[in-house]
Amino acid sequence: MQFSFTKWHGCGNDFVLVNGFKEHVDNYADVSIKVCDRHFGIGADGLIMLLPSDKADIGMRIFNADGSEAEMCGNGIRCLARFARLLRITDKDEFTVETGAGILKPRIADDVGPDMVAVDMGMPVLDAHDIPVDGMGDGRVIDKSIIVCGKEYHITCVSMGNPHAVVFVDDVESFPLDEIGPRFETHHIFPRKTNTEFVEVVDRTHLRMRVWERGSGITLACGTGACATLTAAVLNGYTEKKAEVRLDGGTLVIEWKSDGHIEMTGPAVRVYSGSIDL
Ligand code: ZDP
Repeated sequence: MQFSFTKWHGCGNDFVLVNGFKEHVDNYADVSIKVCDRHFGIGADGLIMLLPSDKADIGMRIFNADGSEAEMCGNGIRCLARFARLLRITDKDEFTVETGAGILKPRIADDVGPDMVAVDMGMPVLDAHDIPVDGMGDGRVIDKSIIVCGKEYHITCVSMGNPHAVVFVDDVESFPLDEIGPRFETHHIFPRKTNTEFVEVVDRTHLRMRVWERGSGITLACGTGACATLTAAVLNGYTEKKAEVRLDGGTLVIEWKSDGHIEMTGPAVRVYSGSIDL
């Protein structure tokens, strides 16, 4: 099977994007594992398929490096938006994308800066059952205690279509992400596993975040994770409703708007195009 792809990244969170209007790819999960491999493949954190949709202007499916499918991908949807425009699949500046987290709206934000895309990410989901988180009762999970590797942490849980646990820490740079991250991912209270963000509050409009992603491990950035982080920071009273989230690979601006929707603004950069024979 041979197909063309374009490599993109958003704040260093990198993806292989395939134009499913034209290219034929079978078994997305298997292909994702192969193309994401940084030694034997192209190298990426995930595979994103641009697909036709009968509910929205375009459709998106995202697969992690381990082949698991995620409902949504914040950095990926910005890349997908620029990709669709470049391919002239749409000429609109603002359009709709069908995702596993519902229909979301990216806007090509040339007014903000080159490469920038702003996305209406919808409303954060805060009910434990819907995230999902077990054993934390009904309603919101804000600053709740959890034991991981014999140590107590406090989590605030948010779904942006995909599940996130946000942990505020004193020193994120020295935090042993590779050791503790996977223990959160597979902790029994998360029936669909979880992405985990470790976050330092810099001031009321700045957060510093590092992520352990479900299905992909440490990545340089996580768009849905940045949205979950701002939501959690507001719920805990740490920041204003608009803040900059600094990730290992760049910065995203996140705002919890008065209509309850989260808006994420950040870059989507095309790296190169190629074709692969699997
Ligand atoms: O939910 C998951 O399994 C994530 N690993 C999906 C990818 C999220 C992403 N990093 C983002 O930017 O939201 C792409």
